[in-house]
Amino acid sequence: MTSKQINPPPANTDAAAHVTGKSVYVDDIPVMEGALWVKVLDARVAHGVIKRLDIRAAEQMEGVVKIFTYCDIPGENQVGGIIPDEPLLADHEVHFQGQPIALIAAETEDQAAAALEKIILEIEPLPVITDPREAFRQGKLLSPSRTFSKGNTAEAFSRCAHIFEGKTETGGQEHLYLETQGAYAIATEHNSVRIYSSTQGPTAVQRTVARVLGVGMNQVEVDVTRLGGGFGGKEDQASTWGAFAALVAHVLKRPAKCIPHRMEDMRMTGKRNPYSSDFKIGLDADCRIIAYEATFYQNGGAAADLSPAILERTLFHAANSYAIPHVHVTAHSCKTNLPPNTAFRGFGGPQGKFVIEAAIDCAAKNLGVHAALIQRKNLLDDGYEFHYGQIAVGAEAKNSWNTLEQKQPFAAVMADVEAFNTTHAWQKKGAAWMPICFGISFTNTMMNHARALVHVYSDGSVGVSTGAVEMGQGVNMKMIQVAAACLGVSWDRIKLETTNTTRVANTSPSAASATADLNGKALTDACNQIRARLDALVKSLFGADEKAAVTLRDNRVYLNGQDTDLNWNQLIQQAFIQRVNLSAKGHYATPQIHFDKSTGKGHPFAYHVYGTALTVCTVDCLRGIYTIDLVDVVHDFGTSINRHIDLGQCEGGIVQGIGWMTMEEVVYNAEGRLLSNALSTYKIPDIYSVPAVLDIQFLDTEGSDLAIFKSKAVGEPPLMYGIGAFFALRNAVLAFNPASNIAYSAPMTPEKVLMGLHG
Ligand code: LUZ
Ligand code: MOS
Repeated sequence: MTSKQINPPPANTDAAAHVTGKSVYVDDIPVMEGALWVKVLDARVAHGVIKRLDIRAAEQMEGVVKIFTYCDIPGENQVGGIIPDEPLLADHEVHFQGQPIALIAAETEDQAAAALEKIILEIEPLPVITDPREAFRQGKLLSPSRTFSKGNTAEAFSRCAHIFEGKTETGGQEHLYLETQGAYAIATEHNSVRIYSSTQGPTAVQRTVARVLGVGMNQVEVDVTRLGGGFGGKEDQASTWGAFAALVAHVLKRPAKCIPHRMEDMRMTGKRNPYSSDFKIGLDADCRIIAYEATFYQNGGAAADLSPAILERTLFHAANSYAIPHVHVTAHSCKTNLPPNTAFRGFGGPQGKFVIEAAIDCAAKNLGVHAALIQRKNLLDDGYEFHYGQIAVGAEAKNSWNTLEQKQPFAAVMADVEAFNTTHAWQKKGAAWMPICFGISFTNTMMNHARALVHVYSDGSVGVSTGAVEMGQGVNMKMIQVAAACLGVSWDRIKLETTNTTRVANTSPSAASATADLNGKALTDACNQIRARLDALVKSLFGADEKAAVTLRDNRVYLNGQDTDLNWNQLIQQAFIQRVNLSAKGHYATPQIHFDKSTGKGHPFAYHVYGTALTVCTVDCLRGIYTIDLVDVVHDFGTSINRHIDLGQCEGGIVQGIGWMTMEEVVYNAEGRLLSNALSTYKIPDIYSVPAVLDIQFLDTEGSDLAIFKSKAVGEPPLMYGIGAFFALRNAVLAFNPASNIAYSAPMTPEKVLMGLHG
């Protein structure tokens, strides 16, 4: 096999088409003649009983073909993935503003919109809950509460020199994928349907549509070219939009397209789960953390969606990168009258990490030291037993911290900050360190498997299908690199096909940062099967014995290290003539992982990803505005197979994390109405909010054998560096006003900064 470390790495195959506008998204697919537009009528009351739904006038409107309610669903009116608690279309009650009630299928979008206005809907309101603690008090839970525990915190607290308690809040986050949700469906022969969907989970769409239509999964084909972003928002919730389009296409036997506008998407879809949490941390006289307890109140919204799984990942990551002998963490998934919240990059991990960072910060402030001193002292090492039973291997927590320390010594950074602060009355700087430790694998062991299908065509070109969905993260390029390395051909001979459920079945969603690992490993399996057949052919062509070494490299064939004069194309031609099977299906299931939910112990993750970030910011103490001056990171990539892509993932994740922590504020009013419902009221980071210096150093580590070519997963972990921005800002505020009562409440918006400076 050729070298896996490609330097310089190839550019993303999608890059040129993206910047020239040629990349195809769902709305770019030319629709067939007779295609209908589907519009959704959604609830404008967060909780209530539907008293009247009169569609007669609307159905008479020009261009309207049919209006669908739950009565028109041939199969089950159900889209709940983990728990069947979410109707596709509301039946008698509504549980959140934005809940779909009816679908209008019309010849044009304008006609559908006009008809929507004519539907008469009366809802008798019921009490609305938006606060997770209030939901908990009323016993409204989406799934059973969970506790992970190690040691004996109660006993340990009695021995602690210092104990601190507090409360934290983290807000939601709108995914704001550039491409909204959407699907385009076509009825096909044998009562079947084909759906072009903007989904991270083609199989999830397929399964949901089969259920809703009451047909077999073999009658539903889902095809995904690429997504204009997903970030978790299309892991589960794309299924609803797939089902809308499929329902109309299936019943009316006409193509149907359902794509919400931005404001509809923002209003109807769930976001990152906000959390309200309590912590209690105990330290010895030497600042070692002895015991940690936390209770998490997850705002799940009106249906379970993925919240029970997100809750679990919060518990897994509750202690971040710290070695703590006694841990007891409990989480409640609270049912509120908000759109069902869902996966978002980090999947509950960021919410868990924020709380322990707040606990450490709280301890540090009370003890009069910088949090970094406590953080550094408590980093975990190889051999550490996580509170869920897994033993740390290849732990880079200390290594990444120490490597950053060489570049940005703590004493020097703090001296600079303090020098600035003593000479500036109306501007203050703050610095914070943020270590991360993120487990790679779906926490649900069952989901950690993948398949790939490889065809080598008789002209030597190669078609690759996997279960991986390209959503801007560059997974297609990584798959091309994997196939090229295994087959010894150049990248340009390999084409990544769309992700399609008839070519690759039973896929897990592209999620959990594990897509390149799982699908890449399945792809190596497929390529190696073809290689074994080709190697045997080469030996027979040259009359070489069994033990001869065949190498395929740069489109050429080598035998025992000697060039054979045979190139790849000629070899494939020979193979075809000799009727060798040039196709293979690969499979991979992550070995070694297991987890016992009843005990909360096991080995759930293939490996962990580590790293450390330093964030420095400057606050304008008159206005409350601020800049993030510097984010300096040492990140554990393992042996990166593509530094461009991995760097891009890291940079994007950090900026998205800073957005979540500092400016993105999802606001619902007491009636459950989304107030931050457009880009004018919801601020995401732009190029001006990117740190002036964003420096990412590759901590080249051995990497895990369970990572593809030892190149560690990179999708989610970097987002959590953004948490450092919150604490850097908080430190700057306290430098101006040491008596500030500023809370551990994210996002740290300029408004909160201003209140903190002067409150
Ligand atoms: N999705 C999921 C995820 O179903 N399980 C996970 O563990 C996960 N982790 C991160 C992101 N999505
Ligand atoms: Mo995700 S939060 O890996 O879809």
